[in-house]
This record gives sequence, C-alpha cells and structure tokens, in this order.
Amino acid sequence: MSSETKGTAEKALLRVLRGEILSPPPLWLMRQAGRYLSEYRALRAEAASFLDFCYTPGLAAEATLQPVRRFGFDAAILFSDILVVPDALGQKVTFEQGEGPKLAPILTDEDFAKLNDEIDLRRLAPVFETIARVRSALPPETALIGFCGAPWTVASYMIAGHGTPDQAPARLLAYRNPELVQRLIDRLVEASTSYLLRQIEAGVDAIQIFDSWAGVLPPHEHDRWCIAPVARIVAGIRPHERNVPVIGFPRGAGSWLETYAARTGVDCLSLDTVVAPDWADRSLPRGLAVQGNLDPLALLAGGAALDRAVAAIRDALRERPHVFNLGHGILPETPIAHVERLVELVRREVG
Ligand code: 1CP
Repeated sequence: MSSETKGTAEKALLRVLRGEILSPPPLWLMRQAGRYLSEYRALRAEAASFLDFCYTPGLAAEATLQPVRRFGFDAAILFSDILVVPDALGQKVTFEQGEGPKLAPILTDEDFAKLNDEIDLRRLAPVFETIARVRSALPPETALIGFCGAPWTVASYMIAGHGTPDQAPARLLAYRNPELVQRLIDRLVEASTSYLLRQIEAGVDAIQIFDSWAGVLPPHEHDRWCIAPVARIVAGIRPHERNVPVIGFPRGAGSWLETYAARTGVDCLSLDTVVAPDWADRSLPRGLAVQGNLDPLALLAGGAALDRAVAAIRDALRERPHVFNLGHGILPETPIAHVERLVELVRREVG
C-alpha cells in the first residue's frame, strides 16, 4: 500500500498520535459529553444515578455519540468515569447530585483489606458492551478513545472519599504511611492495566490516562506516585497486538513534563491550560505529539478572546503533531455556538 493510500485509510487522530503533522489538526474536547448539551441533560434524566447511567450501554453509548453527531469531532471518548475502577475493586462509590463523588475512605490497613484482590471485570461488562455499540455506530473516520484515571489521581479520591481542592488527605497519607499508599497504587496499576486491555479488546483505538491531580505532588514524589505507575501501565498494554497509542494527561506537571514524557513512554502529552505551547514545542522531544490546550474559560467567553487563543495555539504547534483540544474539561455553561465557532476556526485552516 502506498503511504498516501494508507494515510487516507487511517483515522486523523491515530495518524497524529503516530507522529504525522496534519493541517487542520484532529479535534475533540475533554468531557465533550456533558451538561452543556441539552440532549445530554435529557438522557441523564433517564437514569436513576450517575453510575447506573455509566453501566447502561444504551444510555452510555448514546451519550458518547451525541457530541460527535452534533459537531463532527474526530474522536469520541467512551462515556464512563475514572471512579468505576474503585467501584469494580469493591469500594462503595456513589455520585450525589451537585456534590460529586462519595466513596468509603481508605485510610488504614483494615480499609485496604476490604478491597478485592483483583478488579471485577464482570461488573464492568456494560462498559465493554458500550464500546462495542459505539464502535459499530461511529463513522469510519472517527476514532474511539478509551480511558482510565492514573493511579495517583484515582487513589486520591479513594483515600479522601470525595473531591477536594488539593487532595491533601492523599498527600498526607503518602507522608504518614507510604507503604499503604504504595500497596493501593500497585493494586490500581494492575486493575487499570487489565481494564485497559479489555477496553482495547472491545474496540477502542486509543487510550487516555487522566492524571488530573499530578500537579499537587512535591518534587521528590513525582516519580514514585505518578511517573512510575503510569510507566508500568503503558508497558503493560504495549505488547497488545493492536499497538494502541496512549495519551498522558499529567495536569499541573509543568516543569517535569519532559521527564514524564521520557519515562512513561506515552505517545502524546495532553497539555493543561498553563503550559505555553511555544515552550512545549521547543522543549519536548521532536516528533512527540501534543494535545491541547485551549482554556475552557476562553471557549466559554467566545468572541475575539476565543479567536485569538485558538490562533496562538495553532501558530505555536504548526510544526509538530498536534491534536486540538482543551487544557481541561469543557464547562457546563459553555454556549453551543462557541463550540461551533471553535470547530469552524480549527477546520478552516488549510494545509
Ligand atoms: O451527571 C453529572 O453531573 C455527572 C458529572 C460527570 C460526568 C459527565 C462525572 C462525575 N463524570 C462524568 C464523565 C466523565 N468523567 C468522562 C466522560 C467522557 C467525556 O469526557 O465526555 C471522563 C473522561 C471523566 C473523567 C474524570 N472523572 C476525571 C478526569 C478528568 C478531569 O476532569 O479532571 C475526574 C477527576 C473524574 C472524577 C469526577 N467524576 C464526576 C465528577 C464531578 C468528578 C470530579 C470530582 C471532584 O474532583 O470534585
């Protein structure tokens, strides 16, 4: 097959994750299924709880497809949550309306002993069924992204038992009882690796590892709690015959992004809103794909601020494989018209 034929047959997102520079770049948005869409709010009302929603393939598949149908994004991301992993490890997880997640906190050896030794993949069967349904409904040019939370980020919710501004309970436990935190991280590395391998078998094209709380770690803890566990997951899924590319999102990693990229072996770095794209282009290994990093507030604001922010990101990353995205999840108040404008701005770029 000539490279040209092969190029046109492969999805744009995968071409960029494998190192090609495309203009216009592929585009999708973190948290693209969600409350800013009226059709999502209507669907959400059909399920009794958020976890029921995630575990009902008819609803979860529809939520995954909604933003692709409306905006023609280059990728769909599986509709689920990072906290289904603790749920499938036997920790009680609930989502209360307007309050976020609640989990029975793990603070002692006794709490840890209550977890399953292995992730219960049967409990997650509806997630794999969702992947199969989405796979068969997606246009051939649209990639499907599977995901998990990075061990540190998931552990920080398992330890605190709820969302916090700075994940102080997990950081404190990591100082007081590092052996316990290490056992929890090891359990999550194994659970996440098995979970991602099943997602790959069910049909996802790429994986994103969300480390939303990487940035709260002090320097001497980056390697132990963030980089090493993610590197083990990447090494664990690499041997899969489909060689599915991995996007890492170590939010807040800043000065240690280069080390994270080099040691974890991810194929693409998702940049948060404070990383300067021109710095990223100068500092990261040539050829490494980057994703990002429009400020969700610029998208909410729209107008000239949005136009300027999009142009600045593209100008800085024109010579590098780039997936256009936000620097964090889309906000529920975002007007649909601003997302439409973003699609137009990114797509009107001509080679
Ligand atoms: O109906 C509702 O209001 C539930 C809100 C909601 C949604 C839509 C939650 C609860 N999770 C999700 C979906 C979700 N979560 C996706 C779906 C796919 C998509 O992107 O469209 C993904 C990838 C996630 C990942 C996720 N969950 C992260 C990592 C990304 C990030 O935003 O930093 C984190 C930290 C979570 C935990 C979580 N789940 C839900 C909430 C409100 C939170 C944050 C809790 C907190 O810190 O306060």
